[in-house]
Amino acid sequence: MDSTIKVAVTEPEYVKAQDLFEQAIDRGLECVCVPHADAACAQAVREHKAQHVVLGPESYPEHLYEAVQRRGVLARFGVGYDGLDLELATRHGLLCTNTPGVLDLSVAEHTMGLISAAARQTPLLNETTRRGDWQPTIGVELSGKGLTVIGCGPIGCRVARIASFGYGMRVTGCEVRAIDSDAMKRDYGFERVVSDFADAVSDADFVSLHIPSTAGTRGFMNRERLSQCRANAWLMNTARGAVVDEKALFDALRDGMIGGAALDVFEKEPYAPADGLKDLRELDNVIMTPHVGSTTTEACERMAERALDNIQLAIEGRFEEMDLLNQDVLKAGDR
Ligand code: 8YV
Repeated sequence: MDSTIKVAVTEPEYVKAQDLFEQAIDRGLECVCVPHADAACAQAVREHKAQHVVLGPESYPEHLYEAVQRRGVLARFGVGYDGLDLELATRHGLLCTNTPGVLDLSVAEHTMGLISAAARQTPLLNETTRRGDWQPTIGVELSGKGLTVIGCGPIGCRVARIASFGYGMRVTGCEVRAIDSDAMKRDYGFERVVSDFADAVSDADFVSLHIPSTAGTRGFMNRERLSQCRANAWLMNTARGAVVDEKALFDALRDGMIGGAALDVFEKEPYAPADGLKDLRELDNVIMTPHVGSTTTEACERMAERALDNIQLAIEGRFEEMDLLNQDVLKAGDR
């Protein structure tokens, strides 16, 4: 009897680590590439009779949860799990996992790349130079500049460490959870960590968001908080689009309330303005990348590996070793 287990992998994730997904057959997991659009995804999962699904950051309607049999895993290829409905998954007896830790460095490096691009106007210089327009612009050094990291979790701490120990930036942390300030200073080079946003950004040249998207952080970067930043400050977002109110951001950028924004993530992806009259693409002081913070060969391989490990652990009943997000599902009785 064939004991191969079918795993559906959404297409954008499949292509990021294709070799690894193909090689999973060696451990009895047959990975099939399925479309990531909601209805098509659920239909393909059913057609393939996939028992588990590896998926990206998007949220899916109940169809997908219905298409996977009880005890199946919805394995996020990535750390943010705002797209997963944990309650719904638990009701359907599905285990939800993510891949914490394995992509922090890539996201932190991309954040620093955006900060550097903003400081030296790299996107503009690329454009002008390529069209034969020799227009050297004067940038600023990062050393000595103020960087405020909003959210001092693993990614925020990585950014702080590179910025402070590598670039010599003055790094302030903004964190509402209790933290060990001495360790933050010693291990990551924070000059100070405070809980008050206005205080944290008071002398920041760059403000970088590293908070997850939750009901409490939606639209976190609103008009009021934007107005508390310095007029020359750049906002960096490699976290989640939902934590920024894009209409308020547009107004702030247009009115000179802040200096610029470098965005890797958007309220709607691919980017589409919520209000056609407030299209961020029309502003010169905006740098955009298409949600690629974690998209490096190395991080993609680690995310694929960990997502598959989580599935394997579920199959073997080694639930304590999984990155299980909905522990409640274990109490559901049928395992
Ligand atoms: C995506 C991310 O999961 O980890 C996250 O939360 O947003 C990303 O890493 C990944 O790019 C999906 O392919």
